[in-house]
Amino acid sequence: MSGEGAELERAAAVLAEASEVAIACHVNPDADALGAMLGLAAVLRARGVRVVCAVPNEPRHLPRWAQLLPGADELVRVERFPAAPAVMVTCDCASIDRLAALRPAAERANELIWIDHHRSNDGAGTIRVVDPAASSTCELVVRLADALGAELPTQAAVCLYAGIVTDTGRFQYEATTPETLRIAARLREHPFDHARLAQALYEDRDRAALSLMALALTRLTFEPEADLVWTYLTQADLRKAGVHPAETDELIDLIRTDREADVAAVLKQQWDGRFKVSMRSRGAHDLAAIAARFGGGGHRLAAGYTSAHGPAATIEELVRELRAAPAATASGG
Ligand SMILES: [Mn+2]
Repeated sequence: MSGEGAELERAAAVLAEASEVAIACHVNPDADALGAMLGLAAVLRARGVRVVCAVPNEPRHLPRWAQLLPGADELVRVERFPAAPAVMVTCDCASIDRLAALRPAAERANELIWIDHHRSNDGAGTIRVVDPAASSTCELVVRLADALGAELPTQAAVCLYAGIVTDTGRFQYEATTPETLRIAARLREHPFDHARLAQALYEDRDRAALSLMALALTRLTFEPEADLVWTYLTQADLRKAGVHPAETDELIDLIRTDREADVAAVLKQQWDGRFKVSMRSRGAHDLAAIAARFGGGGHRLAAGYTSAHGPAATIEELVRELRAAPAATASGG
């Protein structure tokens, strides 16, 4: 993206001068969001910068793999986050509302460095390090550290590697470039147990969560006119199984393997009763555009939104949009 290089230099200049930096990531952080935040924090701390990091969730619930990311135990609660930071950085946020309880701090920040790779992005931030072609926000953090001329401490390497591995689907998605692999290789030069990290990220499932995914598979439905396969889980399902919603995040990766459908969707009911819709495409649909029509966002081939309707009405609406959507072009990411 043109201009991203200049913004990268501006961000590096601001961070080079800062004595204190506040960093936030989006609610319900994935490994890219949390990894980018903690990775940048480790880079800045190694340079003597005072860093405060927070996740906007209240109450804070972090997935089990988060304990393998250095710095995760030093997150502060939202109320301890600076109310009007001189320099604030956000990681992996497609829009300012993804900051939830930390949004007021971002709005009052003097300098707001916005690091993100989502295609749908609402333009927040005084400095925008936004590259929709980047594999991950963690890759952008490595570019930023390089622009700073900063060393990557091992603590940072672990966090950034976790984000790159997960956001590239273990180096399989189209945004995985030779540069992504070179950056990952650089991170792997550091002494950390990448195999154990991968197990924590991908092979750490609760048996109740597996059973819940089995239930979701029995509800699998194909909508041929929309090239869509989908399923759903309700709050009652989650409660009955005693499973946290995040434990079923990989359900989408299971149903997207259906060879007959271009689009896969999982509807998961939230605490407030609404359904979170996660979508993936094999390449024939621009899901960022579809999600934006429902007030959501994401990437071309992976996007989501929240629906106030039940599963049937949500899918009816989605089928209508998918059928009306023009075929996606193969460019971009
Ligand atoms: Mn990401």
